[in-house]
Amino acid sequence: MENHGEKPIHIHPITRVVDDIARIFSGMGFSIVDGPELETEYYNFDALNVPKDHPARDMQDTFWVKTKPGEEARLMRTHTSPVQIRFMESHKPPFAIVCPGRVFRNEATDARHEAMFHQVEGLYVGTDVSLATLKSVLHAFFDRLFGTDIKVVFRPSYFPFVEPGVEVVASCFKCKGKGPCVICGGSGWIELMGAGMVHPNVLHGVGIDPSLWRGFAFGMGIDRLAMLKYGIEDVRLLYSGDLRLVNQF
Ligand code: 2U9
Repeated sequence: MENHGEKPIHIHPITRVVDDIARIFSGMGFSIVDGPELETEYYNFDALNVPKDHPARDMQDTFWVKTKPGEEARLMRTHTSPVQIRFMESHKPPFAIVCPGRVFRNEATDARHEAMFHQVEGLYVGTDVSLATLKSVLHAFFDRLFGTDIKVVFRPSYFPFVEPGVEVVASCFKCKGKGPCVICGGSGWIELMGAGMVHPNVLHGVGIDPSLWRGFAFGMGIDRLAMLKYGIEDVRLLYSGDLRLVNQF
C-alpha cells in the first residue's frame, strides 16, 4: 500500500522475520507456497508417517474441530507440513518450496508458549539430494540470516516424517557459550530448527517413487527467532495488539 510519506510504516516483527527468510530462500531458487489452516487428520498426521497411536499425536495437543458423524476428522494444523503434502500431490519433482504460516497447538499460554504461532518449513525434492545438500543449503541460509559469526551445527534427532532427522543449533548470540545467560541457559547453544531427509513412506504416500527421488525438509518456529532477534521477552507481546510494541518496528 502506498504511504505518501504521511506516517511512518511499522512492520510487525513476525512479518519482518518471515520476509527475511522468504527473501533468502527465494534467492536460492525456492518458491513460496501456502495452504489451508483448517486441515484433515490425513494431511496433518497420516500423510506425514505419524502412526495412529504415536505419542506425537498427543504431544502436539491438537485443536480438533467438531464434525458431523461419518465426516473426516478436522483440526487446526499443528505444522505447515500439510502444505508440502498437498504441493507434492499436484506437482512433479524436482521442486524446492518454502511454506510460511500460522500453526495451532492446544497448550497453556506463558511467556514462551502461545496456542498460535508461526512456522516456516521447507522442502526440496530432487534426484541428487543428500544430507550434505541439506547441510550446505541450511549453512548458506543461516550465514545470510545471522552473518558468519554465528556457528551453526547439526545433531542427530528424531521426527516421524524424516529419516535421518537432525536438530540445528546455533552458538548463543549473547554469551557465545560463556554463560550464565538468560538466552541459552548457559549451555552456549540455541535450538533453531528440526530437519532431515524426507521419510520414504511420505514420498510413497504422495505418489513419488522413493527409489528415484530424495527430499530434504526443515521446520522452524518464527516467534522465538523474532524474540531473539529483537530482544522481546514475552511471546504474548507479539499478539497483544499493543501499538507500543509494533510502533518500534
Ligand atoms: C514434509 C516432510 C517432512 C519438516 C520438519 C521439523 C523437523 C521440526 C519443529 C521446529 C520447531 C516444529 O515449530 S516447531 O515446533 N519442526 O523439528 N520439521 S523436519 O519436515 C517435513 C515437512 C514436510 C512433507
